Amino acid sequence: MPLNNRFSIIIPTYNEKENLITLLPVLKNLYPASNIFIVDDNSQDKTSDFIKKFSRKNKNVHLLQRHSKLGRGSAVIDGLKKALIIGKTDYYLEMDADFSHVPGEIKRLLVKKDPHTLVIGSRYIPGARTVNWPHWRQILSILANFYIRTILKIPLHDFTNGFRLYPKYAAEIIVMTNPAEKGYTTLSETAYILFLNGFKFVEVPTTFVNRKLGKTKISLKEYLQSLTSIIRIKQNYHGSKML
Ligand SMILES: Nc1nc2c(ncn2[C@@H]2O[C@H](COP(=O)(O)OP(=O)(O)OP(=O)(O)O)[C@@H](O)[C@H]2O)c(=O)[nH]1
Ligand SMILES: [Mg+2]
Repeated sequence: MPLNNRFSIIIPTYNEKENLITLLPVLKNLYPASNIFIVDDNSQDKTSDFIKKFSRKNKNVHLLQRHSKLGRGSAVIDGLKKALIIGKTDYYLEMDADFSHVPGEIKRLLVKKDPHTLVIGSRYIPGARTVNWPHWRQILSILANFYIRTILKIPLHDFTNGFRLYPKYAAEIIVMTNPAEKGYTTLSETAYILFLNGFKFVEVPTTFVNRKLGKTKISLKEYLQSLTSIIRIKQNYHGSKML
């Protein structure tokens, strides 16, 4: 099936220069018509200097520089805001910078694109794989997803993988709603917002590869705090039918 590859890609970054040096050329090569928005939180490794240099020769690559580490989720929301204005595409993809999301598998999400559907790259449906991820992280992730599914009552297998394709209307609704969560739990909040707005969800199997370069940004403390955030999300929107 021919794909319309004009879509926007939003990548939150914090100290990911080593990964971006390879990721950006790969994405440009695979999806030459896409707009790429990197939202960097003043990384000490000077990620932003590299992006500025790269974007001089690649007009479809944009940098959104924030002054400090403000969280993965809010970086994506700020990226969506900018992409909606500058990118003006019908679809918006979010992904990590560390090659945990395989660039070639973006195509799997694109084939499911639909104006009323959130397409989610999932690690927990048949056909999906995780590579080199420590067992303890996999167990924590599976438990967290079970917990989120139970609280939010959305029949999804993977809430916490930031590999998603949003149709334009979904991106607009998320930006207008302005999620309260700023870190990794923004993914659960945006899923809930779209669920309450009547969007459909499709999960496609993807391969999650543990990062080879750079360090993780999530701490165990943040992980545990995110459990209470899910209850807060449920309470905040409780009873609101947004349709
Ligand atoms: N702009 C911005 N990006 C962030 C922030 N926290 C994490 N990121 C980015 O979000 C993506 C996911 O973060 P990771 O540290 O890879 O989190 P993870 O995938 O759960 O953990 P590992 O893959 O094990 O490192 C990466 O591209 C990070 O650079 C943040 O506060 N601000
Ligand atoms: Mg990662």
